[in-house]
Amino acid sequence: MAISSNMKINSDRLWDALMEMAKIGPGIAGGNNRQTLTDDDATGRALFQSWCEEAGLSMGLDQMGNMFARREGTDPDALPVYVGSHLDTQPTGGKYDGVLGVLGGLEIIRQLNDMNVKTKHPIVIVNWTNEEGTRFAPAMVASGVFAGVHTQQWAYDREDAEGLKLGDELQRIGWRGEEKVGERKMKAFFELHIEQGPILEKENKDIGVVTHGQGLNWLQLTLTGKESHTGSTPMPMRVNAGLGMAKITQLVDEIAWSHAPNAVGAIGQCDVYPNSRNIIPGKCVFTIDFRHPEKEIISDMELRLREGAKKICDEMGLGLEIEQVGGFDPVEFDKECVSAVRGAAERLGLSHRDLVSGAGHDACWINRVAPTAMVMCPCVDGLSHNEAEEISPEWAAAGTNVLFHAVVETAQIVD
Ligand code: HGY
Ligand code: MN
Ligand code: MN
Repeated sequence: MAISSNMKINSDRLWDALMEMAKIGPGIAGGNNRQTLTDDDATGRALFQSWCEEAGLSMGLDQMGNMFARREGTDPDALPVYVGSHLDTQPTGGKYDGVLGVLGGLEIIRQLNDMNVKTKHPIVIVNWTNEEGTRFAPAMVASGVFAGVHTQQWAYDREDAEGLKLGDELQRIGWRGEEKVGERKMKAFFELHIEQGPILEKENKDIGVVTHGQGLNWLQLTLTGKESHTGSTPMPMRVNAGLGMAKITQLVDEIAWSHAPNAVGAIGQCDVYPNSRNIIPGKCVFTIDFRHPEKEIISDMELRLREGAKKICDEMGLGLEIEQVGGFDPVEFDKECVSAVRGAAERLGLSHRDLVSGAGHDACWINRVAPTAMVMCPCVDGLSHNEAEEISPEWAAAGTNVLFHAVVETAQIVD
């Protein structure tokens, strides 16, 4: 049976699932704070598991807590088609970042069940642990272990701001499985995600056919100065780590602008010690996030940052340590999978354009071990990693329909 353009998901059911999941780990301004390996994450996982069981899926769980909900194919030996994303959110996250990709996968299964359509290849929905990398750096850590980029022990040893370890928290919430990580073989992996940028909405396009993902480099800087009284210490005697951080913040911005229009750079996380109103900061620890579609530019930004930060710190008498705490090279997704996404958008009569993903995604790592592609839908004002993140039900449905067609085409419908 060929895939026909009238094969569509149930958009109301998809939207209901998104709103139901959004009730777990609510934020304070209408979004979500369901951070990885918290009790809220555990609750969200349990809800997803219950929905998968209702849909007749068998659940696999690996030692990084990655969840794999499997719908059998007619050929049990055929490599499964995987589809998914992540359920963890930023502390001031939106309701759709990651969640749309997991629940979009569930909606595909629900619709195939309703239509009683079988596929040759099994289909597996994935929830990757800790995509966000906000509580435990780096981002995409569990898909990174799956793809062989990180060792499992290194991942287990990641610590949050309270000194809790990722591996211990995974055990505590009861979602550390027995399955060895990374042994699963995939025919293909598809990830649906909101764009998290302004292009699709501005160009009035329904679908982003993601051909590439830009690269990322996270550098953690520790500046060491001298704590002293903000009132009685004369200006020439100060060794102010906070001032050093401010100068380096300006340097990061200048470096990114020097590679306009595609380079981006910012400092998102910073800790000032001792963080007292009347003590000159003796230490600052902060993370720089550089990104660009070309590896050489990312390297240039890092080199100029290292040189510039050293100059600033030498002039100010500050100690400087620089550690790379995350990063991945720009990725090019699988051409055949990308064509399946583009063909689906065309078959469904949806406006679309090729796109380079500005954000990182689990697909960027899985692309190393399986043919991978992404589908993107617009988001309002391109806003994400903000509780005001918003999409329309129509955008969610369009993206999920394209995902539906690409996955089912790859999994091959059986008459
Ligand atoms: O940082 C990222 O790009 C992703 O949102 N974790
Ligand atoms: Mn995401
Ligand atoms: Mn995110």
